[in-house]
Amino acid sequence: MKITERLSLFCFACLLAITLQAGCTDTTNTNNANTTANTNASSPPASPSPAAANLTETQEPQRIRDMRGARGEQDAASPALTIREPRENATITNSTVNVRLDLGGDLKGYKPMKDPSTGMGNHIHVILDNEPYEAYYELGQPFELRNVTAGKHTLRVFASRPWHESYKNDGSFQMVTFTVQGGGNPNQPTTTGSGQVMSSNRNANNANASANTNTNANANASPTREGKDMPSSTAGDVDRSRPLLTYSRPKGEYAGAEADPIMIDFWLTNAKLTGDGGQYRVRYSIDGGSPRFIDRWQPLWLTGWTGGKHSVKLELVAANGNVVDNGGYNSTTREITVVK
Ligand SMILES: [Cu+2]
Repeated sequence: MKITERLSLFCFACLLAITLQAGCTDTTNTNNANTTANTNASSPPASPSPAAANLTETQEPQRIRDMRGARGEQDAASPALTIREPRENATITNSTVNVRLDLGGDLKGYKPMKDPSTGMGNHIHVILDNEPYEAYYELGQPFELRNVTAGKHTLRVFASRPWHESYKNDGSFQMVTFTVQGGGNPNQPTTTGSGQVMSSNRNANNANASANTNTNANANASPTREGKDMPSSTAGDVDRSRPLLTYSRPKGEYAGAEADPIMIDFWLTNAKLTGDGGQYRVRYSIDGGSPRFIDRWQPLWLTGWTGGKHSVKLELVAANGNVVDNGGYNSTTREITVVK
């Protein structure tokens, strides 16, 4: 162990040195920018390309600290969710799957609700299969997963703060497996109750058919219900007794103050990280860059993002460095967009 630690430290030092050198080189180039630009005038300008190597870990930003402070004791709440619907192993003969949750536990004032003025608030992250999460604010109404395709699915939910950092206490996270018979049009994206498209289906090959189905779906949906049209997806073969990494953030588009730094956050089930006394590590890689590790289960803030699209890969790895197999869910890559 000691040797491994030393090696890790040594490697980290090497990386740091290389990064610093790269930084110096960049600066030198910048100083010669005029000359370089003129010389290369004929080549097309580089598109905003990801600069993963320049990302560094940083502290939680002050605006988040301020929000946390203003929340009072609810930040230390232990929300406990129960999935009322769908029930474990339920078979649902409808492409719209209602999600109903009960919220209990030591809430200390924690309550999911969207503030109309800011559009923010405590909410629940709802994940069908291994798709990006959806935010669920008003637990009094079911959240509709629309156009869910036939087959086996998993549903994961966990409590979140307004800035999307999850509550990591026991009971915050719940998961069920259910089966849809019949199901939605595999060519149509799954949508939420607000009609917001979660993600486009792959192989959408008939725009007219999709448009017609969308109209029907909207007509049938109560406008007050939250929900989403779901992409065509099925469950991984998840063993709930095995280690499971649930990807949560980052997701979607980041602009303004939210674009830097950006938080990486995830949920861990049956897995303790090395820094927390366990044997697992979370490995992440941005834009296919060299992997780095997260050894404590807490949000990680990264600064230095450039404008454009970036890929974020999160993996749960065992002591041997291999990704822990669990239905394919322990290695997830998402694309995000940074607007600068
Ligand atoms: Cu969120």
